[in-house]
Amino acid sequence: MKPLRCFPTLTLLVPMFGSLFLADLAAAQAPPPVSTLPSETPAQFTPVTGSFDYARRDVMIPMRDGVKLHTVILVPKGAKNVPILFTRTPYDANDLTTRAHSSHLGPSLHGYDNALEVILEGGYIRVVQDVRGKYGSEGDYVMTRPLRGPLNPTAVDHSTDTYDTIEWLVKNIPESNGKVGIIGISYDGFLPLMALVNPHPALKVAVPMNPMVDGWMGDDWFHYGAFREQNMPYIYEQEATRKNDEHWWTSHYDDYDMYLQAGSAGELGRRHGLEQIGFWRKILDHPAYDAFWQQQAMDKILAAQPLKVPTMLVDSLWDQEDIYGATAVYKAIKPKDTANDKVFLVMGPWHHGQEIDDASRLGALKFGSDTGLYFRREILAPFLAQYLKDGAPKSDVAPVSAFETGTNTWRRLPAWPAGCSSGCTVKPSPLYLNAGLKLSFTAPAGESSFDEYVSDPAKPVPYRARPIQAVGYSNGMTWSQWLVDDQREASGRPDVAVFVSDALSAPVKISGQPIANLVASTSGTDSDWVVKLIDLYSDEVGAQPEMGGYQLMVAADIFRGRYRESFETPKALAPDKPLLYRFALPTVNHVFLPGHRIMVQIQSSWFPLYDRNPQTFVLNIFWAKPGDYRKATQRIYHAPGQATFIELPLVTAP
Ligand code: PG9
Repeated sequence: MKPLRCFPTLTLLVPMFGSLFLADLAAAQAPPPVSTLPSETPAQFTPVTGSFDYARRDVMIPMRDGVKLHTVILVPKGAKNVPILFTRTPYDANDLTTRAHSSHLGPSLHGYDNALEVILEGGYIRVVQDVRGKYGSEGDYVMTRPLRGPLNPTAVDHSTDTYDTIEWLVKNIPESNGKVGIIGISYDGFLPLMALVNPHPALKVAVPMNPMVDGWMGDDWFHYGAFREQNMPYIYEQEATRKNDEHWWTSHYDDYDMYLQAGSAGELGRRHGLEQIGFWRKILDHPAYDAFWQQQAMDKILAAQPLKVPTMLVDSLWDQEDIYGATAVYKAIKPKDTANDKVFLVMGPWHHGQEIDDASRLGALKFGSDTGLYFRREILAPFLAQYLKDGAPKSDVAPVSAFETGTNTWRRLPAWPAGCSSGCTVKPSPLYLNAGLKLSFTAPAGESSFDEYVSDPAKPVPYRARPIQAVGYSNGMTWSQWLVDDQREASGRPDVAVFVSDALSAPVKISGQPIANLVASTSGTDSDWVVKLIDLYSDEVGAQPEMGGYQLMVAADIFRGRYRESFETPKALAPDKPLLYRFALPTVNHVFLPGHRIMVQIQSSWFPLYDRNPQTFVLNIFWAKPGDYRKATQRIYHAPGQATFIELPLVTAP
């Protein structure tokens, strides 16, 4: 409370009331008596926590450059010779460790609490640290700070910060057994990957879940060059201030309207003052896959590192943020795991991070059991224990634990993609687009033919039903479910080409990455191509009526045409010329059931998650002008020598 002040305006009354009152007024102007009401807040309050089942230590750990990082250490009462489970985060270590102000450790943890319920029962010391430049930590913040080298001239990066912290932890936590595991999701999942670069010897295991790996190829910022503009508010809030207390403002209830009205992403950023923010300036300067993106892609970095620490990569099959990363790292590092004992993969039917939550359903999909709980109890807990707990038995975790969607079954596999536990083959099998909007395993024959639609940037195809919410996870937000949204609305639009197979008489199982082999032309000089592989449910589904005729995307992605020949050097497209666009879709492990049909949808916008392609070649799409956005006629070819197909990773039983 501020001290009370006398009112100086009283002096204005003097001429009106004459000298009689001067003495009284002089008294009124004298300084007020010194306050004798002491503050009720103590100079220093010490919480009494003796009854707690854990001790909390807030420490500032010095790094090699003198910068101190804020670190919360939670030690279960009576702990002796227990391992450390470590998470580094840009999202506030205090928040992650004080969900409820509870005397019990479990309820105090936030975000990771579900993941940790089974782990904490077994007793770990929990350590959560703010990365440099965020929340309680000192130092400069740089978005997913690249490794020391051409992109980072300093002496420090996340690998050195992890090393220095582990060095401190094992020396300064007397209750620990000197073994550390690092775990995290998304940004916090990218950080365990960084820990694998020159790892500290006490780092015994790493669990990167849904890690951000390559921001241009298929994770948070771009997909094959198409910019994910609904992430602009994230950049704004994450970098405007150390503690994320500046909030992005909106101008419309429906994000579709807001992004459309602004024109280009560059213009929307300009209106928000986003150019003050370092990472946004870097995004604007690097729309193509140049050295800036290539040199910080974690799959490429880790492919060049010795494999020292057992690592479990966790992938969500419907990860709406980082669907690329986990399997890309698996592909990059698995070939070095010649003894098949260091690199593990888990793949679940989840949205981004759902493995630490209730995962018995996702949107309209029901899995028949809590797949998140299964992962935590049967896979994660024994895996961590094996490497971290003194005397723990070797776990029985398979090299690959993959949930098969469609049949809703966990599979134990020797490798990825393997198809089944032994004897299966995974054979790339083209599923062709044919005349009459048909899909079949038979190649098109006869005359050259195509189907066409008009793509109008003034009316881009919404990526989900409008009004479109912002990206977020607070109550009532459904962002996390969008990849399993029913695609029925899109299939009825004149600017979406739709091809369907006959109803299947036997199951069709695919494991791996389908590859789009699209032969298409545009009347413009640049174009986006969205290819969606869809499981079209039977017309009626007795067990769950709302799934009748449901159009479930099992793999889909967007490709920016200008990068057809080179991701690094964009080039204008020759108008009206059939050209090949070949790109991999995200990883799937799915069975199309008998009675279902396979559908492919092709369109040229996915708005406003992805910025609009003006369809006229311009140097930098961030700065496309209103006049650059033009309608274009798009043709999808299905003819001999011009066959469009999806190469399915088809599993054949032994
Ligand atoms: N997908 C988020 C992110 C990761 C890395 C950089 C920026 C954003 C996240 O959930 O942390």
